[in-house]
Amino acid sequence: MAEASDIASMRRALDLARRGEGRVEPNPMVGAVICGPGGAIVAEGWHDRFGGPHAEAMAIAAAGGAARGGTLYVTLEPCCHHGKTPPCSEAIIAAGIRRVVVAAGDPFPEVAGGGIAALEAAGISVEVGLLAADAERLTAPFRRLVTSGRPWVIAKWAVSLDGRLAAAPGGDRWISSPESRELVHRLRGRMDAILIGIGTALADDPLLTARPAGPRRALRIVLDSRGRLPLESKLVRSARDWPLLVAVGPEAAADCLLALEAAGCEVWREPEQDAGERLEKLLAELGRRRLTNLLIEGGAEVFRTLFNRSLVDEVHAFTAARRLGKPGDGLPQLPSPPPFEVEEVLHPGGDTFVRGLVGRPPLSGQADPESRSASA
Ligand code: AOF
Ligand code: ZN
Repeated sequence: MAEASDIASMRRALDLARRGEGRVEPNPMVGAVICGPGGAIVAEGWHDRFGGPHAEAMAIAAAGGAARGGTLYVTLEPCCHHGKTPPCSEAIIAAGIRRVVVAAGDPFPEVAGGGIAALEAAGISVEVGLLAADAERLTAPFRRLVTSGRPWVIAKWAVSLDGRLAAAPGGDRWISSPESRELVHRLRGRMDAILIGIGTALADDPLLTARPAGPRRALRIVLDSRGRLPLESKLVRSARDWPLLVAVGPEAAADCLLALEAAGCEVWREPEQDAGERLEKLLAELGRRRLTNLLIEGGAEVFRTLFNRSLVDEVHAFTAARRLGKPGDGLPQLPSPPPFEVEEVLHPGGDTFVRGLVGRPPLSGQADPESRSASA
């Protein structure tokens, strides 16, 4: 059984890790706390931005000599590779830390157990698995990218009480409250990419930017198999200021594509006939570009493909407290979504917002934490 003080220190490290959200990707969010031999916290650290110091390095620098003989609590296995920064395992050993408590292993191939092994080889006591589920959830998008080679997929929709899919913010069918729209913009501001289908692009003419801007500037993507995105759409007109990728299929006409490119869009062409296969190839391409978080904002056709292929990791579902449709109105309806575990419920401006996790987040690929901590 972990001591209450161990749990409190790891909780603090998890909170610190969240400060890097939207700033560290494609790296994981990581937090660290150092306690002195007496148990009091002497220093804290977190991975604050991509390319910057790792959480442990920041905490060790802040602790100075006070780290000697102490305990390090860290939410991810310390690295042991020379990346953009030197290995944390070496810094921990050099600082004279005696005990390391790790929440979850790092699936990154250059680390994957090697960080823990390096610390143990230096005679440091290592315990793995304290609050592992929280740490794995925190780094689920990073784990998805490392283990599946594709981004973490968040499906966001807004429906009326009678199940009609509402338009993207800005279109005239948008029925959710301003508070809901604010939540969506905050989410957009930490995404690596935001994707819609051509039906939504034609119906709503959205801009798909985050307003106000967040820590990241998402690549905007339109699934447009036949190359129908109008040059006068807001998306294309803003393509020189905000990157826009138009993903087309084999039947798109070459002259349309040249015109889109001349307007500043990136055209991504995939000869595969099947829309689902094309979408999976696109996700793999986004994974190669190391895009970690992908927000999908509809419409019905895109959701159907995503749900059929079990490609959704997280859902953000808004329901407005109003009816929208009339019988036979032909307005698009949300296809039946996958089951999810509810993680958060809010009532922005009278709407209902549910955030849900589909399936379990990808794990570390580490040995059973119980068996590891037994060695300490
Ligand atoms: C840690 N502590 O705070 C983080 C770690 O981009 P680099 O060179 O800084 O290295 C990124 C890799 O290091 C990343 O893929 C992950 O495996 C690990 N991240 N490790 O010990 C940290 N952010
Ligand atoms: Zn490191």
